[in-house]
Amino acid sequence: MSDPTAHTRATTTDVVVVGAGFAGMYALYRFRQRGLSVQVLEAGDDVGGTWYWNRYPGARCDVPSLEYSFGFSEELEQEWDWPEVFSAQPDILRYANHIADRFDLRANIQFETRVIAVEYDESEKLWRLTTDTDRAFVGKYCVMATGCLSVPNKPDLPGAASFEGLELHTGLWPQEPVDLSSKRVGIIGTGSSGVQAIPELAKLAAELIVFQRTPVYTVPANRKGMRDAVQQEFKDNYRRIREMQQANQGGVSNFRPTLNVNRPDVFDPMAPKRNLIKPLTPEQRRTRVEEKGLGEILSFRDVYTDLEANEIANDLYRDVVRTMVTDAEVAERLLPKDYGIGCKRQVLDRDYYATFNRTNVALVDVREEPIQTINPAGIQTVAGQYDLDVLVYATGFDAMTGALLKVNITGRDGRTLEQKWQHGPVAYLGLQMNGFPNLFTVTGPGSPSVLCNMLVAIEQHVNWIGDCIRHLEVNHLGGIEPTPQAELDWIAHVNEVAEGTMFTAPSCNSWYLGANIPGKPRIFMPYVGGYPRYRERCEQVVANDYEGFQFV
Ligand code: NA7
Repeated sequence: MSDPTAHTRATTTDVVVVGAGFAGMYALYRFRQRGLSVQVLEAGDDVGGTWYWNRYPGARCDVPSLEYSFGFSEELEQEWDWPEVFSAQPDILRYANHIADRFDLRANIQFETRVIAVEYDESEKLWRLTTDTDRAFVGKYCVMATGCLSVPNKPDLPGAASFEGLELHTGLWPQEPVDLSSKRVGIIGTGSSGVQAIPELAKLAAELIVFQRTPVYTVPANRKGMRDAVQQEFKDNYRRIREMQQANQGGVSNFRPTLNVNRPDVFDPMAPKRNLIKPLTPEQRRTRVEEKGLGEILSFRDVYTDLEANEIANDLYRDVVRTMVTDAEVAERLLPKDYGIGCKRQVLDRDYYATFNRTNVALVDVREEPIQTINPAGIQTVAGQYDLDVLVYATGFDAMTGALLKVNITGRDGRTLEQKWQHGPVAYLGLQMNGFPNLFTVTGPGSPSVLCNMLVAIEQHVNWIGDCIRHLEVNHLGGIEPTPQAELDWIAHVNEVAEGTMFTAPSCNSWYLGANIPGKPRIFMPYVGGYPRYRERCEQVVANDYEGFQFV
């Protein structure tokens, strides 16, 4: 419980970091190396962030693991082995734990400590953090490493609390295995989490009923095991690979081992133009997909910028899926029809469509057959009752801003972040907000974040913040915050580069736009201009004596 006297017994460090996912862990490592005292606060009982909470069956990263790994330590790069090209959640969590052990991070992490308020003490120029324990924390600098997808979204469905079976959320999956054998399981949601979980739940449960609102474009993931020779070739070339990542729009090197086996088939919407769908004949398009698989549709560059090309690709996609699902009615319901490829984050799957050919799986389209209520026995739609033992919410997250708004941040003059962001997130470079001096966000809104290899984005942000704090300390500058004009100019630029892309098409409703949360302002939150352009801008800002920032 929160204790009102806790601030009198507060622990003080130079920096308080909120969150012990990859961002918080690296921040701790880097800031300590910079000679700062650091305290990390983490709600969970161990490290890992996203990979700690998302333990649902089928959870897996959509970036190849040799790329989705830290580059700050050559020893770490050399000693760690990945068992698969695209790792499953348990392996990524093992990697996070290895980093915590290897760099002795746990000594400065306070687990099972949820931050409930972060308040600027103007007279002392300090940040005061209240937690749900009897301890409080104070830092000259506060770094929010709270993740982009860390506040689970559970829709407000009538009667939800009355359900008497087991209720689960993919983003809050229990640590202990859940026995689903002989259970009738319902799942709401068919985004990345749902698409990953559905084939696995279908194998584990007696029956699985999928409640789908919006059908998804999903393509088969690369499911190869790691070959030793490939892993070694990455290790031998890691310095070059990290440079290639820095030059790539999505922070992925796309390094091809000379053996050319287990080629990581990365979907990279920012990649330079390679090939176009429009100039091909229908037969040529079909042949390409038949030869190379459904994912080939994503490799055509015009699909992301030209509405006509996008429509061609969407039609082709639907034609192929119709051949994969045996029940024609089910197939029709699974086809996305009212938005295009490239609007949402691309989903990768393992046997998603084949799962609907199983006899123990049923599909309910909640647009045709809306959910009326959840009751003690299950879900009641307009067409009938579905009795369930287990109800899984795969309903996503309050993305990008959710975790920052949830902790009640109050800046100068008692102004809250909620007030500042009432019409959408306003920040400079996704790093800082005017009115919140010395408070930094890692991969905040307005930075490439979720459109980039997250570990590359984290390293760049944490390095920038660490260097900035050092600059403040060495030059005895009290604090830093962006000017109001710099924030507005940056937001205008973020919007400008997103305009005209499939991400912001009028038909598009994605969590990138906040469209999955009722009442959330519709703003495209990540920076779509590409990681290298963004990184160069951050470097330029520093070279120009922190252009757009003011020292306070
Ligand atoms: P997403 O991609 O936001 O998907 C959530 C799913 O839940 C999506 O199909 C939603 O349908 C559905 N949903 C949400 N609310 C409801 C209600 N009220 N009724 C029915 N269906 C609902 O979240 P994920 O966790 O799958 O993935 C998030 C990211 O995590 C992913 O992109 C990766 O980067 C990792 P909707 O589309 O809103 O109609």
